[in-house]
Amino acid sequence: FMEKVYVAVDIGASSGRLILSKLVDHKLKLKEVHRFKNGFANVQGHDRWDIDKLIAEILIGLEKIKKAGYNAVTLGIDTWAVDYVLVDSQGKKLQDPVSYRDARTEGSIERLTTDLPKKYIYQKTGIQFLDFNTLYQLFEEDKELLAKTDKIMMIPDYIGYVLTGTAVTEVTNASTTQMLSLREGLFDDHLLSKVNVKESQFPKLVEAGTVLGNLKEELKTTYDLPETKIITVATHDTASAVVGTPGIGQRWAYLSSGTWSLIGAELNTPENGEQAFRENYTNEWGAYGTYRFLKNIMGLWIIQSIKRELHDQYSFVELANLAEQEPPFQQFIDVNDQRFQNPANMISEIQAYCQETGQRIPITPGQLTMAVYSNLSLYYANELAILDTILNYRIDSLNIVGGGSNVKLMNQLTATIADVDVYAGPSEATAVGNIIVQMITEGDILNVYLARRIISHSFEIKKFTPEKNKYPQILQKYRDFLANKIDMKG
Ligand code: LRH
Repeated sequence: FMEKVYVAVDIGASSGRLILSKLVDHKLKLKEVHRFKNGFANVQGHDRWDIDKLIAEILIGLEKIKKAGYNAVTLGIDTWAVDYVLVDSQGKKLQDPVSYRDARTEGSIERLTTDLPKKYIYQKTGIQFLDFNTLYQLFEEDKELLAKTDKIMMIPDYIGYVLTGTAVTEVTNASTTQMLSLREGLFDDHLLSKVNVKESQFPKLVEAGTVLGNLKEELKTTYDLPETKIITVATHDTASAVVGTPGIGQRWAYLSSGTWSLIGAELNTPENGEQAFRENYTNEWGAYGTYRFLKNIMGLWIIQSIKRELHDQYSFVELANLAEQEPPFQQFIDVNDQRFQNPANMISEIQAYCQETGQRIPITPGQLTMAVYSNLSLYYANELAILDTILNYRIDSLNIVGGGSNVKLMNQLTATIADVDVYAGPSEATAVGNIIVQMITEGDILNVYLARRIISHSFEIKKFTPEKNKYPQILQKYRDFLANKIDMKG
């Protein structure tokens, strides 16, 4: 009897990890075997990812797994969305990939949509307008490089290609390009031609849950690796996170809380009508034919940046503890303001924002963290109400997953302001979803419905219930602030 082991490679904007998993007595067991830092740096005029280093870290992690006595594993890869690698006809990358936070796409939406209306693009794709979508990145791409490009590979697809020699374009992540047609399920010719790329430049589209292949033999000459079968999972980290959500509640929504906060519902049919367009909701594709109807919120990126600017003097847990000692709601901040996407200095940006809007300026690490937590919670609550109106039903529970689900303070604030039950955990939902798709592909679990029951029983999920009348009118005041209806200077 050979014990089956699954490995999730989950790489976010700030860190990557390899997580080993087994199914023991109908419960998922997880073990982190390797963790490494990720981040972009300015190279040749652009903020870029060090993709070779990320791949080397995966191989180092696999060596550790072999050393631990596992000789054969299956493995899935998920990463952040929208970014891509340009590959030449020899199969070599032309340059390190540019990060979606690079300044090159500032104003690109306006430039591209002068003669191609937003409404048209939205009706075709159902994807939210974010200036870093692949569509706008390709629009700003170096034309000479594009001419030399044989294949455009999304980040996780490129990693899979380097590891196996086989290239595919997995659909959950491909949907974030804003170039897939909702109706046809294929790249849209018109949108492709707008940015001078051809359909043949993308490897063939595949669904989440297809076998990619085995590790290339030549990698084993440099590394001591186990037999590894790679499965193309839901390669967009957020799609994996949604699969890895327990789905507790009658009418539940999810909040995948990491570098970004992705809040929304899982739908079986897309929702790209007038109201969804106006509210800039997205219909990213989920695993197994679902749609991730959601909104991007700036998320823990703000906290990650503050932590870095404080020279990593405090851990995330320490920052949360300091925040606990401060009162919430001392100032209103539109956390989704573009100015927070990649400021030179996050702390000064927040302080300048409060100064300009005539509000109390957060100074200490605790005050800064509390200001961010308070306003993220307000933003979540506001979006849940918007979701209710678009979907035309009342969401009764919010499943918070990802690293941010460990922040009890935010879970409680969100439950109270939004007046919903919050279920927090698992914090490794992305890795869990990655592994679930592998297990379904291998026939170890039947479907996502059963997988979610397994998830509910495998991890401690904490419930937070709303406190009645704790912060009267706070959400309404925040809405008025966002709509510029209240002037804090007055
Ligand atoms: C989260 C995420 C998100 C995308 C962004 C680029 O890691 O994948 O879903 O919008 O990064």
